[in-house]
Amino acid sequence: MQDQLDRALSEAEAAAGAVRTRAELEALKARLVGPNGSLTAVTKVMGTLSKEERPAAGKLLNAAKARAEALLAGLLSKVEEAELAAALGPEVDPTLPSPDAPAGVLHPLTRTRERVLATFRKLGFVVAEGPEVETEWHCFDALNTPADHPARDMQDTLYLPASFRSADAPRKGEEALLLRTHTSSVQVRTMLGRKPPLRIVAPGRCFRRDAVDATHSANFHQVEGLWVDRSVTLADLRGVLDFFVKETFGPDAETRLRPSFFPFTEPSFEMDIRSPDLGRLSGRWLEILGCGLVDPKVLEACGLDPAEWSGLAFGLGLERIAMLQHGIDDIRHFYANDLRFLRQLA
Ligand code: FA5
Repeated sequence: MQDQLDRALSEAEAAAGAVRTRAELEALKARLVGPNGSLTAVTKVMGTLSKEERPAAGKLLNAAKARAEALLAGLLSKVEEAELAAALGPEVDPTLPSPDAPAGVLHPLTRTRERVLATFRKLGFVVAEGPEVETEWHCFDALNTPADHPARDMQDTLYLPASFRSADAPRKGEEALLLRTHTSSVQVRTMLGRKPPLRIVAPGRCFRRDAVDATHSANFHQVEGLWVDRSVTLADLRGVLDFFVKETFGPDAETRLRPSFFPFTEPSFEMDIRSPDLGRLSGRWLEILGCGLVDPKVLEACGLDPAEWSGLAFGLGLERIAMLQHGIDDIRHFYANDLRFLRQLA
């Protein structure tokens, strides 16, 4: 009997090497343990044995069945592995370049922001940040913007409900909170938090209740600049902004400062540029930013002695810069996520 079992199993083990598919496995299984299988045939011999012979024969049979089961289970997992590999297709080489993977690019506004910041970094400015939800004090009071200034009106500024208040302002009592209307609030936070001399550029989102049209958005981006030192002058303002304009719009771009008014600078200007390389806007004076020398009242509100310190500040609209650079005629393109538009600028 032992010989018979060994023969049946040896045959099955020899045949196992050739099994590749589930059908071949089933055929081998049938040959071994099916109704007419070689192992089944030995089982049938049990009936012919005497009572004394049966226990030993039963042991042999059980051992043989276990060997057969292990063999079949091993084959099954081999077949399953082969099936999975076939379903997955040929092996992937992850190091090969993808033939048509669309390359993602940074949003044009992000690229303009990075270029603007890189330009000012060359002049020693470092990047600063401030919160988008701001206190009324940081956005207006500290910037010498009186309580009756139209910018503070509910019509122009998005205030948070009265239930949201902040104690984060050096004025007594709780402060109303609003979505900052400009990045000039970062001037205040910087002067309160660091000792001059300082030179910062602060990029960020701004919010206004402006009617949305081709050049206005209710949520746009500015970059603020602030330089405070012992004797900062208008010549420095001119030099810094000229350098920025030439780096951004090319060496042929001209600049001019036009007198203007901001409560937080004195004197205040708007800077225009004119360039021969701006498509259909070439040769026209175009306003690009607001600027001036920091008003002494702002320095005082931020704890700096105006007799010792002076500063220059400027604020530009990122969308405006990007629109001029790329000849974009509608600000809303930036926010529509239309791939046709984004690909053109990639
Ligand atoms: C200011 O916001 C001043 N804080 C700028 C400043 C800073 C002056 C420091 C002096 C010293 P103004 O409101 O003009 O100024 O806005 C500056 C720029 O932001 C504009 O030239 C424009 O490019 C952009 N801007 C303003 N409102 C919008 C809007 N609704 N949509 C898109 N861009 C806007």
